Amino acid sequence: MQAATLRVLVAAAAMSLAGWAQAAKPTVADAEKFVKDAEARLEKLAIDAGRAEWVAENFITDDTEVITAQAGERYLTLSGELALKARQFNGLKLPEATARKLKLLQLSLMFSNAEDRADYTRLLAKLTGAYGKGKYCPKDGNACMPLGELEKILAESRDPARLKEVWLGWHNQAASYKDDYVKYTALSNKGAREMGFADTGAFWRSNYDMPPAQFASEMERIWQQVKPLYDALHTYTRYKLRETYGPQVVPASGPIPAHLFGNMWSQSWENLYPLLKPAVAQSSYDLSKVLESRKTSAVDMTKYAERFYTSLGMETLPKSFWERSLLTKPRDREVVCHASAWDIDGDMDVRIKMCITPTAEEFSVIHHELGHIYYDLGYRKQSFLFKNGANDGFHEAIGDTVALSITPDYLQKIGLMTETPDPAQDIGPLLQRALAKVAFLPFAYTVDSWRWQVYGGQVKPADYDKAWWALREKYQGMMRPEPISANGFDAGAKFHVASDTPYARYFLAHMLQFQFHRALCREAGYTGPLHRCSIYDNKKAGAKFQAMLQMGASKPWPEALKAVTGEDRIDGGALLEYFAPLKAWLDTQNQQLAAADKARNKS
Ligand code: X8Z
Ligand code: ZN
Repeated sequence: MQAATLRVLVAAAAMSLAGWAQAAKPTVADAEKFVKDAEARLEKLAIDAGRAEWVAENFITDDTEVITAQAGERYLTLSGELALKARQFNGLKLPEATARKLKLLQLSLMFSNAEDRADYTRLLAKLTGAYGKGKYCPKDGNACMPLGELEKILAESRDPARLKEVWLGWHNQAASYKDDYVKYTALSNKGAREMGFADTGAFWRSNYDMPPAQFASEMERIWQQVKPLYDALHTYTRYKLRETYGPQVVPASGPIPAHLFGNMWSQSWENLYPLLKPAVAQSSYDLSKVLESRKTSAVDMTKYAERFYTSLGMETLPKSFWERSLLTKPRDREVVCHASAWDIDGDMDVRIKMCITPTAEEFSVIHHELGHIYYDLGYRKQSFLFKNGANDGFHEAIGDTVALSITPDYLQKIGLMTETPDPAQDIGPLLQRALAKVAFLPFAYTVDSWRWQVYGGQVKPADYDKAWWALREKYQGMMRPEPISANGFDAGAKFHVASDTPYARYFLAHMLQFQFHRALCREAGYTGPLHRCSIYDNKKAGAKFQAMLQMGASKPWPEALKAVTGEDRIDGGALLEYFAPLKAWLDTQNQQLAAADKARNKS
């Protein structure tokens, strides 16, 4: 019934456009004028919406939620209207840039019903706020804990009961906004279908300069390529977790309980490093300890990152960045603490919002965030529709590429490491990096595999958790610490689900950053193993990178990739090359651990 109504609406819109086309066939000049006007109007509303959103996420209140929803609605009204109008130029032979802009304009949701549109933006603002305010309130009456505190316990505690309590506490709170999410996704699908997409998942998969089905198979191809490395890491981690927690907690085979990986979503296992580090590792070096003991401030953390970018020849951050960014968690109000980078005016008003703590993990995250900022600054001379990443995976990959250059040698150079790194002992740092990067891959794949099923209608709300855990078991080899609860919403305990931010971008970014790293190291004349390369202070590599940043979204992404790497597809080869020494080491360890296990079982 609903779908039929929608088909009628879309057909009606197409007919009126066809009628218009008959009346006066649009010309190239019409198209160019249309695009120019569209960009000017969209830019203005985008700036308004950005400011409203900034305030809403920095001060979560009922009023700021309404204000941001309204600004979002105004933007969506215009972008939907322009997306439909842009269709009149389809098929017209146009200059490349104009044709590309018209294509980008059509990547929008479209609501012919104003009430639906208002509900859609209202629910999105509400969901983002609900996640930001989320807390676990223990039944014993102890103080409620925000996510940051829960994450710290997961990172540091080795008490499985405490880990489980905290894990469940956070996951269970997400059920409170499940109903809103269900309503929201239904509306989103409605908007996607009105624009001619099969559903919102298909709309998301249409953002990569290739047909949506091809994008899905590319993701699967890459996952299969990197899976053997993940499997080796998972096997090794199981042995070590069994040594720590015992066979009652960690089974010898099958999925491992998800609360034991040192992270709320088990997406990074970096915090397990002390349990997993090679026995031979002579170094007890710990960047978190150094940062904490020196009481490194949030501003200092950010300055370290800025210095990396300026060492590549990039500009210093504008004064307003330091004045307007939020770098520490305020004590007196609710904010969305999930780290983010903001390009407020398409020019120099760039900011980050992050509740920085002095840990090694956050040291990487701050480099990640500044990657977004330097991309924003790099493409600021482009016109509005091209002020974006070549695709969203590129945006996520810039800062991570830079952070791959945070090597022991680099840390020593900037005075954050006092020992002299021993290259014969570098399996330790490489394992540490794999715990962040390789462990992440199946999680990243899971998040949008789940959402594609939700948006595609294959998974109904009653089965959200069933489907979520089927995927987490299949890809990550993990299970829920307790059976799923009726009407639970574990996926909603992840920021990007609650705030409806697509996630495939991070999967792509984890391939791209190794491709960029390899290419930039070559550009710098480096010929050794990839994991020891740092492009710090190399202006030649920096210039190559910056040239790509400046392109923004003006060209299809394979061209941007080619400009830096010479490759034209996203691929796991560079990641595998980077971790090759670790893969060999893991295989040996796993063989030895299996043999020891066997011997123990016999005796
Ligand atoms: O959300 C982020 C960034 C902001 S774009 C901090 N990341 C993903 C996550 O935290 O889940 C970075 C890696 C994955
Ligand atoms: Zn990011």
